Amino acid sequence: MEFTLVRYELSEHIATITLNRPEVLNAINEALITGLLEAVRRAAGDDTVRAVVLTGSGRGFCAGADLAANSGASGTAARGPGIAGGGRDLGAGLRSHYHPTILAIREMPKPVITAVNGVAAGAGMSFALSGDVVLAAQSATFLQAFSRIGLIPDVGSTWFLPRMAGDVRARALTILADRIGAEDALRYGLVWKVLPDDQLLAEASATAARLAAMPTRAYALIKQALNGSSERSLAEQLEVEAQLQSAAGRTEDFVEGVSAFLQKRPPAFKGR
Ligand code: T3D
Repeated sequence: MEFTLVRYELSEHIATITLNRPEVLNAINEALITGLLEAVRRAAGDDTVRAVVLTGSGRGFCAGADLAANSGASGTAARGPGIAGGGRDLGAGLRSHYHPTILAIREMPKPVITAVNGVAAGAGMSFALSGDVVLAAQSATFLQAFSRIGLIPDVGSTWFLPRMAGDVRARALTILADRIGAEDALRYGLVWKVLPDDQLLAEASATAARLAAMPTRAYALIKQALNGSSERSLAEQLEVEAQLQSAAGRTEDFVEGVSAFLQKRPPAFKGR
């Protein structure tokens, strides 16, 4: 399937979503964010999809909002999300386009691997951090570009960064707005693994294939348990775990997992 600026490929239960506007490092205009939201929703709603990879084409992952959109420079119509020119209500574009997209990724009832192939800046960094497993190419870079142009971090960066990197790093990253490399991102807890550039996609696909053979429903429940856990008390979280464990205990995959263990054979999970 082709959205205008987003490629969607489905193979072996893995949906690979590729931001495809390489000439501007996959900067986000209305067509791209609309395509991304449609692609993410398609993957979420398709029961045959059991893992998702999100990456970028060319040398960038995503350079954030298109700074030329609505300025006439990119030929984009002056509607929807767009950042050029003062006087626009940027919050409206965030609510209408970006928020449903980042929430759809986080709430996706299957694992999402973000394969950060190059620079992830502004909202692009937020999307990079939204993965359940964040893999970065050695040459990838991360930039909280917002304050450089007089904005504040958005699309979840002020939520992700303190939780992933801690308050000291969240403040320095957003306020200094220094571009950091993949190894620093790894050290700060923003990514799971750094890989040689030419191995990133192979590793992302192999990880997705591994996850696609696992009990998908359990992953959905794990994500539900983790999303919002930092807002709950221990007692509340214990109750959430109990409720979700009741659901996990009713899945066919749980029965299969235990049977396979007792029979000393590999499990054949169906994602149900
Ligand atoms: O409603 C809303 O939309 C609000 C939402 C806001 C969320 C945000 O994301 S705000 C932050 C927006 N992003 C930025 O401020 C980043 C701007 N880009 C950069 O700082 C640099 O391009 C990078 C650090 C990302 C990469 O630098 P470098 O040297 O590797 O590449 P480059 O040469 O700067 O960029 C390559 C091309 O992509 C270049 O075009 P050209 O000269 O070859 O024709 C450049 O203009 C274009 N490009 C890069 N980022 C953007 C962009 N074009 C439009 N918008 C961009 N964000």
